[in-house]
Amino acid sequence: MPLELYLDLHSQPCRSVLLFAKINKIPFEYKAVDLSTGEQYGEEFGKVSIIRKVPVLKDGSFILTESIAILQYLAAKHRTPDHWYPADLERRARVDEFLSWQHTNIRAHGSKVFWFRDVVPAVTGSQVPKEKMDAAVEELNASLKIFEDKFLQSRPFVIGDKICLADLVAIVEIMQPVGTGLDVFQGRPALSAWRDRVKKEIGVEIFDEAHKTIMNVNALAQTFESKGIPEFLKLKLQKMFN
Ligand SMILES: N[C@@H](CCC(=O)N[C@@H](CS)C(=O)NCC(=O)O)C(=O)O
Repeated sequence: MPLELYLDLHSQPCRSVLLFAKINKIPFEYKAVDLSTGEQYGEEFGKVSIIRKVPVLKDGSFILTESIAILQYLAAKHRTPDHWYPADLERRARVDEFLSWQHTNIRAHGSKVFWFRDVVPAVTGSQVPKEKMDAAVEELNASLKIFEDKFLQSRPFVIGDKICLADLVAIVEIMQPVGTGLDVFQGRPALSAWRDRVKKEIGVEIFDEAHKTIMNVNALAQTFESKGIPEFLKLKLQKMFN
């Protein structure tokens, strides 16, 4: 039975898993889960994961959630080139350091900006108050600065001359606010040059293909117009603003 990956390309961790599998030519079956209609809360997906989030990997009877664990599993199982997740203790620890940091920093802040600039207006028809939006963008800017000053410094990639899992996870997260029309690369030449190197290593075509959904700024609003707004999203927004 082929490896199955449950994905929705609105999701940054899904894009990292998809790209990693494609770059390393790992064969898999793409199982689409439509988050915008709440498919993750349906009965079928509940049989795959009670966490009800994507990505999910299913390898025979083995089911794995959490993108970082999935990337590490794929790297080990398919013996991908060492630079992705080096065997050397210190180099691996550097990759792990970023992978641990990103959850509550670049991912949390980029996601918040995405929700504020894209999801909230698409669901409610109104903009997030300016002071909340400015604060969210400030948090994102602070994370991007740490990414540049600590994790990247003057190196071509996070751990040196070659791309690793940290670069892959970083780029998909950073593209999330970019998809809302906020060009975070403007005024950041080092970050832009890194983005270009990462895109080249991944392959511009597969990178752009994976980001097509997120770069279509009006897509969510159009989906909600045609299919309605799922209940879980209304509840999430209530929690976010109360
Ligand atoms: N830490 C998890 C995060 C997974 C996650 O939050 N997935 C989101 C999309 S980015 C999701 O499926 N959300 C559905 C929901 O919360 O209803 C990972 O890295 O895989």
